[in-house]
Amino acid sequence: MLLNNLDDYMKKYPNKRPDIIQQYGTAGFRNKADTLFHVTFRSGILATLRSRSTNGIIGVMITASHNPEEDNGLKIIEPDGSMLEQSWEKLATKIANIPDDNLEQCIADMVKELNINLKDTVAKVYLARDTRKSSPSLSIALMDGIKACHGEFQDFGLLTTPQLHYIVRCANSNGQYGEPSEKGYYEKLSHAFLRLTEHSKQQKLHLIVDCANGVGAQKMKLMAPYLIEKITFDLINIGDGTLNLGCGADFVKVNQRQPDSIELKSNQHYVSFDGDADRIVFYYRNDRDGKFHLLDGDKISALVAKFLQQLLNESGLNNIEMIVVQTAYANGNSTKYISDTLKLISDCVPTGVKHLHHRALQSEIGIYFEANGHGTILFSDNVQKQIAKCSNENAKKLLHFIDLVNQTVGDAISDMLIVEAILDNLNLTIDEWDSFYQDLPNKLLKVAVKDRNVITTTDAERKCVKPEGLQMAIDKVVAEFGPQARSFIRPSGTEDVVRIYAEAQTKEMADNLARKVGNLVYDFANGIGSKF
Ligand code: 16G
Ligand code: ZN
Repeated sequence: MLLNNLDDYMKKYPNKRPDIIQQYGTAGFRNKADTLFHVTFRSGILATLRSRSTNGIIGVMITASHNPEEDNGLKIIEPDGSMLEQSWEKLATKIANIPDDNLEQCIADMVKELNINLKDTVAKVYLARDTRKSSPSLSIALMDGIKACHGEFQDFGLLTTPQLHYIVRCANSNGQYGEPSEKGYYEKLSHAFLRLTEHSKQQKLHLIVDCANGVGAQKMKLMAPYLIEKITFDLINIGDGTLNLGCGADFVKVNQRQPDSIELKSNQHYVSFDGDADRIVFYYRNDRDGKFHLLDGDKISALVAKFLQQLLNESGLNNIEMIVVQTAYANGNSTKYISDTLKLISDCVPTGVKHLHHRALQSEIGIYFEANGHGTILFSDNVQKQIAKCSNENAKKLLHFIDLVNQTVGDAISDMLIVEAILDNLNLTIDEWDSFYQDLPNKLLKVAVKDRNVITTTDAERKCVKPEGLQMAIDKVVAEFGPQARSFIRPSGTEDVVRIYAEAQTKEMADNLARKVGNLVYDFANGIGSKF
């Protein structure tokens, strides 16, 4: 029998909302939690089949990241810790939407088409969840799906998304990447951080961490004791308020201000995680202007690139190829800093972590960050071997640095320690880091249109292809705002809107440019663009 007790399970997990199309998008399934039970049950089946087809352990994380508390979602993790293979994203969408009565046939067809061996393979799925109220009951639906498909599972309970990615990779590499447990994660990262900072002049470091009222709070409480000899933390938004509301990385980045509950003090580093702790931004109060200053994913990229370049040079390894991967949202001045000051190659890819990760993998060292604070650094096996062969102090530092990085996916805890270790090593204040370059003033807008899919783009989303004439109209408007102005539009992958980004020499110009481009989008998308 292909599936166990399917009739009983279908009674438990019927598709109550066939009118809602559930799409496995840029970051997995995401929707109102109460619409996701059948999707989660079916994803348990899918993950089990993926495990058989790869002959590896698959991960499933239950989370909706920076979205509101009443949402939830699923992210499926490949055996190497990366995000679900693209061809399987389509299968996930198909299984999620098939009518109840056709589910068994759909799965039987899939098994046949993909030639999945059900007899001689063992399927294993690791699952974990964030702190949302709906997450425990969705976990049960997921485990039922795995059981229905004769799979084995291990439930890790509460974890951050990157912790589950890490554990899945460790388990599939037979422990080579690390011990496949939460404790193993804390030990590896804290050991690397303490070794990397042991020779620095600064005494103790201190950080205020906004945990977005999410899972990061509980995990930081567990991590902190391992690091206490070098760094201490004040944890705020630890679950006393609503998840991602008025706090968290997305709030801080979008509103360009600190969380509602914080009053910024001088000489103090602040960070905000998102709800599942895979994104991070830094900020501080600059005493010269008394204002909030944000250090986003682009600034983190610039800092990492500068540090690695210096270490590689000092280790005599300057022939290693290193690239910085960004998206169109990267601030123009960050791209300029990377190419003109650091003289490094930068590349631009479409929005979504999987695109950045994929491009970074093609280089010997690939640094990737989205401006919104999601990113990591990838080192090829060859580079790691080359570094391990050098015996100088800088090469040893590089090895500790590599151990501090979660190479599976962006990780707020790991990225936080990376930044603090680099500042400590380079003896830089946060203000000095901030001064690497000055962000061009920018503005993000969203426009609701009848159908966002009428907008199509090319050139890593920097040029609009359809509706015809819209790009020409945008170019014309941009030209009115001087040589530093830039603007692009793209349909959102997670919301029913078109996003507009604009940057220009002054804040007022950026705001005006965004507004004008927004009007163009509205008119063209609603079919009245020809008047321009
Ligand atoms: C998802 C992506 C994030 C991207 C965002 C864009 C992952 C894990 N997350 O959250 O990288 O920046 O979508 O959202 O890939 P948008 O398409 O609505 O602008
Ligand atoms: Zn997230």
